[in-house]
Amino acid sequence: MNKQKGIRRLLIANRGEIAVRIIRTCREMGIETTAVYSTVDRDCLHVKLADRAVCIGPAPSAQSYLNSNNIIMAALRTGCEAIHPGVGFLSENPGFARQVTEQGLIFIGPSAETIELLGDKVAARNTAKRFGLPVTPGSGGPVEGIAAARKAVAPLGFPVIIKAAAGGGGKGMRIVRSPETLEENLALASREALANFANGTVFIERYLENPRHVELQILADGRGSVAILGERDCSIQKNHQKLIEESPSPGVRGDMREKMIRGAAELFRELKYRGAGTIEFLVEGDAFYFMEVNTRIQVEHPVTEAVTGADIVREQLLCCTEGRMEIGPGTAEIRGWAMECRINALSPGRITRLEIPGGPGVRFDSFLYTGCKVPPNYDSMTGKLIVHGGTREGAIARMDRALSELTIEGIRTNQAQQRWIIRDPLFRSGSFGTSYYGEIAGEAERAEAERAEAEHAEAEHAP
Ligand code: MV4
Repeated sequence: MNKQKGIRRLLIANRGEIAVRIIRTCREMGIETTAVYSTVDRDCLHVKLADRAVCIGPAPSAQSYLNSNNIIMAALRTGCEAIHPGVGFLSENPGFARQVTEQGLIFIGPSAETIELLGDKVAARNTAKRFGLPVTPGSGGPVEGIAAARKAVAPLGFPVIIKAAAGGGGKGMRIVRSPETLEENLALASREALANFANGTVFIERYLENPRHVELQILADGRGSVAILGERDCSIQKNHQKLIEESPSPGVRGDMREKMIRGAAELFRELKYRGAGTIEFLVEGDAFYFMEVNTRIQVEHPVTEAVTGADIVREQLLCCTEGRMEIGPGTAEIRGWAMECRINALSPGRITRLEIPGGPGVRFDSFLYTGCKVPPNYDSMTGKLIVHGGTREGAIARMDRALSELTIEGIRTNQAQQRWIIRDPLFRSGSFGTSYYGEIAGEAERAEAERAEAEHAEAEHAP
């Protein structure tokens, strides 16, 4: 008899919508799942959907979803062969990946060494450069002390941005607009980096005022085969929290895409990368610059699933447990246009009513059910509304329609703001950058606040 390929049982080291997402694919693949949960998450959907569930600690993440010892113990005790880290929490922690492997378990992700290399933004930048990817003009290496900083900014001019080498995702960055404020910002950035990442190393780049955030979705089998599943535009964000993502990007032209893909494919092939990964770029007009690589699946992966037809979680599992992918290597064919609105809780509470949109080209990935609790302890995202259409205009009309069908009662959400953005002429024009929210859609926030206020007053005055 043939040796059984793949794994039989997987532990999901996460909660919420992404844990539910992973369980769904596992069920289709015949893989049994172990969920983990904190004491406030006992009644969560991921716990109900999994085959087994283990409590790993109290509400604070540091004692539960970041408690690697308890998580690995739960995996071993329930007979799991692999651990999927999901997003956030331990998903990009090389120490966790190493610990998992040392216990004889498979980590669903690249090797600890790859996570380590790409987690160092200075090293990642230099690696990308070697593969012909353009990087933002900058110091090129760590900057130590004000003399080195002055020397680094001389050829750049102002504004510049100081970034933490161990950072990413916007944490510990400081924009410097004049030479007079360089010294204080350098000290602040370094101190912040040390406090947040236990590493005070910083580097400096020329600051782009309103770039687009564009990222390529990659899958790789760990043996040199690499698939590129198009790009996503994630420019619509607020305080580094993404709000709307779409694929393709309205800002990527034909030859820019090819250049991005060529460099990215070579980088991932050379690293013998394994699993799902994302390579982020800043785009300004016809120019693009490498930013960083994320070594995990991302929240916004469903827009890529819509335009490629791939199941990215399934591909991750195949890559990491069998060394193969189902999608062919090279550039995937892209069909139509997809868009995702993140539905965030503005307050915790219990869901008293839930109506989920349907119809053609609509998907709602969420951990909500009527009666469930949204605890205050974790990320505010409760779900994602994803639509797929033939064109960008078609996707926008579909999103507007789907948002109008979505009803969530018992908590306040950002649904009204999302509707406002989807209907905004600037959003519809497609010509926005990462400052979109701060400059324009702050309006939506104010409008929503006023509306909620009026509703509240009305309720109070009701007989
Ligand atoms: C930048 C930048 C402008 N110029 N680097 C933010 C997250 C991190 N991945 C990199 N980030 C930025 N780096 C240079 N040289 C602007 C940002 C940035 C940003 C990037 C993507 C999405 C949203 C953003 C919001 C503010 C700033």
